[in-house]
Amino acid sequence: MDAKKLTRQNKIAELYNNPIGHDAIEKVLLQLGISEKWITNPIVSNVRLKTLERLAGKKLGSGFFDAMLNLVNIESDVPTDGKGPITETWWKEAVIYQIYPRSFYDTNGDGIGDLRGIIEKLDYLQELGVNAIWMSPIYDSPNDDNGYDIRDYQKIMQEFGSMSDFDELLLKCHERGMKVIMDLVINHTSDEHEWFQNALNEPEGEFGDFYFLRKDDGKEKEPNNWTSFFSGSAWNYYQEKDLWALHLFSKKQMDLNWDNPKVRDKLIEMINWWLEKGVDGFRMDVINYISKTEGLPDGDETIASMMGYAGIEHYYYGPNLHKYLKEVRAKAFEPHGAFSVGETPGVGMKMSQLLTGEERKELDMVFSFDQLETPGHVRWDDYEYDLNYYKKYITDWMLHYGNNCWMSLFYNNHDNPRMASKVSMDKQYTESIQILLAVMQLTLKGTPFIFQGDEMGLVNYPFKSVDEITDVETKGLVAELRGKGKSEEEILRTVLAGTREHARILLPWNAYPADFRQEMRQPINTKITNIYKELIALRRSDKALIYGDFQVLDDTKDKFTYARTLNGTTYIVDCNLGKDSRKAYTQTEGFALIFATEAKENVSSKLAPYEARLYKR
Ligand code: TEU
Ligand code: CA
Repeated sequence: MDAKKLTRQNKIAELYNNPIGHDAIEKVLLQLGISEKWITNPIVSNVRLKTLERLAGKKLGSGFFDAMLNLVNIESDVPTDGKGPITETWWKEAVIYQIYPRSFYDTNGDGIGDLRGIIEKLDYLQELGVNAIWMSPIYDSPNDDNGYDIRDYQKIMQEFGSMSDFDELLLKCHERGMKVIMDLVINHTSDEHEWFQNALNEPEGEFGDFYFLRKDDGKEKEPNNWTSFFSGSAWNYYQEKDLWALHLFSKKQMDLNWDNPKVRDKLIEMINWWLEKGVDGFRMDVINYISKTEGLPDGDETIASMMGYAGIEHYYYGPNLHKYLKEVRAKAFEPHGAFSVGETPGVGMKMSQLLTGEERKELDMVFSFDQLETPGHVRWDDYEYDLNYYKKYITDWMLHYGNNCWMSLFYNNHDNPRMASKVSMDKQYTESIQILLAVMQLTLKGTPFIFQGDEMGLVNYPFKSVDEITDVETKGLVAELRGKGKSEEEILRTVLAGTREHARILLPWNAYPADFRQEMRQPINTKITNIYKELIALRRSDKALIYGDFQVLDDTKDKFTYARTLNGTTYIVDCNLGKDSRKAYTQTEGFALIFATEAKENVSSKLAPYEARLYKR
């Protein structure tokens, strides 16, 4: 079935009905903290876009409607009804552990994690019960963005070790029945990659069209108004070459031109090289950004002010995205039966269905990030995350994503502060929150991605000064805020709320010498570790927690009670999402209580703050 081409004659309801329109409007409402009831209200939804433009055109600007219609009309497909059977496969049954190698485990005392450190901790991971690891990039890199700026895709980063270390790691994982997922950063390369160096030196040569290079020709102005995710313009100017080059991220991460078939061929060749070595799959970095609007037009200013980045509507779901994903899958992943999870900032459920539906032959799964901040908030806001929003978000996806799609279940990664710290700053609740998060992550429907240290009960790090922080994104923001004259304490508060550095502190293994690096301040909470072990083992032992139906039993305020059922087995998960005690779910006749945050003998008719209980029949 095809999506209808929309014009200004169409009503807001028709725009909201369109898969891309739906997701784009939801994203804007989420950013602005406005309820979707505003959109579905018949008075609003029956308004034609041309009327809305007449009423709000001044405020929104004429470009806004063109930009919205261009984006919406890119997609000619609509998602299927998702009613078919669920295909059973290893990556739906796996519990995946994300390793950020740089801070995982250091074995040679240089303060940087390394591959030998991962090898030495494989027994720990096997005992934890995870059966797949995803490693953030380990390729040769100048580390401007800690490895997400790749200089050589087929060489191991010197600080992490050697290719023979990698081969040993891969072998030892496979010996343990553990899958190895690598991080594929193919939207951009380091500016020190030989392709980019060649492009700069010979813009008319073979590699000139590998990137987005534009002659200045005396204009002395960026080719468009796009801004970088790491502050400032998305363009570098190379004076001696009179050339501009596009970088959506740091000044040393240069966007590849995927419209050039030679770029796709080179990248597919490299992916196959790793798959031939036996790698089981890839997490694909900002993979939805790879297709940009022809001609790289200016971003709409209204959208820029809503989303925080100018130009985002021209690349976050580009015109050839599906075509390129189908090509990479057909020429590399499919022939090797390899797994793919796309990191897709900004996409909503409908776009995700079109990216991951089995029949689409594009990606197996995506990371969609809209659950990480509550409506009206961005990562840098110092606020308490209300788990009732997570409940609403995850329930919507659980019920409507479709059996031909499969969810990733995560709260944390190397780009975000620890969720436990976001939910409440009150330390008396931290441990209960961590247990609650683990129970939900390991009993909901989808593949759990545990971020290193979640199982240790780690929380955000108490930086005393922004100058302790090395992350390129945070440093860019600090410079920007200082430039705007913000006070140092306001900047520190903003940074403490949102810096990625919280997730990048060396893990506090006890094997380090006592005085080693100050990061040791956070002891491992082995009670949390043991609870993860217990829940992982339970999940992997029972397909009802993997493929079982999901049904909400109670979603009143601060309550999240749901059931998972398969072939006569039923689990009931009863959660208190808040700091007041709540009535426990009562229809547990014939069920055995198999897990509770509080000691089972203390279990009462009231759930304690952030308490979770798990029943089985
Ligand atoms: O992050 C992409 C991503 O999610 C960004 O859009 C994110 O929102 C960014 O931090 C701005 O807020 C991936 C990697 O996970 C991240 O570590 C890299 O820095 C980035 O891509 C560039 O490779
Ligand atoms: Ca090291």
